[in-house]
Amino acid sequence: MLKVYGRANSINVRKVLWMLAELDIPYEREDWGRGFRPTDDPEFRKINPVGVVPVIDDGDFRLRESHTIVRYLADKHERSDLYPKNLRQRAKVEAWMDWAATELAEGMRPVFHALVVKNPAFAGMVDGAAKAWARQMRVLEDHLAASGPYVAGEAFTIGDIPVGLVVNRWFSVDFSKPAFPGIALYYDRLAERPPYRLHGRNGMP
Ligand SMILES: N[C@@H](CCC(=O)N[C@@H](CS)C(=O)NCC(=O)O)C(=O)O
Repeated sequence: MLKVYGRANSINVRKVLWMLAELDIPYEREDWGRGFRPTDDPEFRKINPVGVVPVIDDGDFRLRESHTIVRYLADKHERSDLYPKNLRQRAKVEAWMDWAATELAEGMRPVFHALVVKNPAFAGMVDGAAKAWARQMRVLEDHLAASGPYVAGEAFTIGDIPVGLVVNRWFSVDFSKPAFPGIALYYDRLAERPPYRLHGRNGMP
């Protein structure tokens, strides 16, 4: 059975769990990371020398990096509806995934660590980070209005997985933020999917 290493409240582990639920694949999961066994444990460093979750074992094949795992699973299970084969459509999906992990996450991370994890190292960063996060959310708001209803257009794809998890965090963390009505509709649209209700909009920020 496929094995997932990583705590189920990690945004990056949740991407993989959401994908596995989309594919309806059974798996076992071992808790590693904040609040559980630490990822700098020598035992975990053998699993992933980078020291982060998630990691999967698909039989004798071990793989790290949440987006790579999501793409691997989509291709392995021939879900071209979720991860198009067409080069240009595929590249658009990947661009949204990359953006979600870089520019979009950049503002989110300090807000989350200051207000939810309550890590004092981020305490003074909330205002600036919230503004940076809102600037990127504005990009998503405008994009959905012009080319939605999903990030890659008409249909749900794996591009919506990392974006959908950041959107869940946006609405779940309590801080002063502008209203984005198009993203609020997108949030509800994603919640029509049981896998998102299970691992995305599930009450956890
Ligand atoms: N680029 C990596 C980033 C993974 C990452 O940052 N994971 C965090 C949790 S979201 C982690 O392992 N933190 C250490 C911990 O939980 O102790 C990926 O997408 O898989």
